[in-house]
Amino acid sequence: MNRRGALTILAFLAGGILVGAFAVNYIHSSPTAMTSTSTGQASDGSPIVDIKLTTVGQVGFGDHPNWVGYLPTTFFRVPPNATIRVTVDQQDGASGLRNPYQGLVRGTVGGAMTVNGKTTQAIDPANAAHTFSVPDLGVSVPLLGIDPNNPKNTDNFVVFSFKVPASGIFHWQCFVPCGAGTLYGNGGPMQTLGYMDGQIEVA
Ligand SMILES: [Cu+2]
Repeated sequence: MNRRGALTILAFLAGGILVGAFAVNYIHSSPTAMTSTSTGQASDGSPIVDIKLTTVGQVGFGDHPNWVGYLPTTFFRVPPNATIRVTVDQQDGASGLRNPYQGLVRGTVGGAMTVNGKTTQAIDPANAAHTFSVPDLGVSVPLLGIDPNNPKNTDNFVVFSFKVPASGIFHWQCFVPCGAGTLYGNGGPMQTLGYMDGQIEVA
């Protein structure tokens, strides 16, 4: 083999190693999950786990500081068979739902949520800022956007609970096309883990 042929093969192999390393790194680069432990017991005897989240129009840091997102993270690790009690401090304006069905609360304990302390089973789909939806668990909760005409309405506090099974990893996401500036609002943060997508690991 001449020198040029050997160099070509070497370059090819090096390229292969780089591509492989990238793929392995990509697969293993999930951010660390927020591990939540039980803070009480639900009426059915299951452990209650509290998850407190804030939805903001701009996360303010990282690779995409001006992207919409759930803080502090969208990765949760929770104990088996737990009742997850989610409190969302919702600080973003409404973008509205394309599918009005998602204005309904589904799959939560009691089939309802509280918004600023009031129990309800639905909101006007046009007033949704985000949803917290776990399709594989049949859970979906619309989050009421803040009222731009009321300067005092800077946060809506939304509380709901749902049950997780004995094990599994469950994808969750927002269904409001809230990715402003992307195609139909469904790009960017809507397709990126850590912003409007996340996962719940039951372990
Ligand atoms: Cu959203």
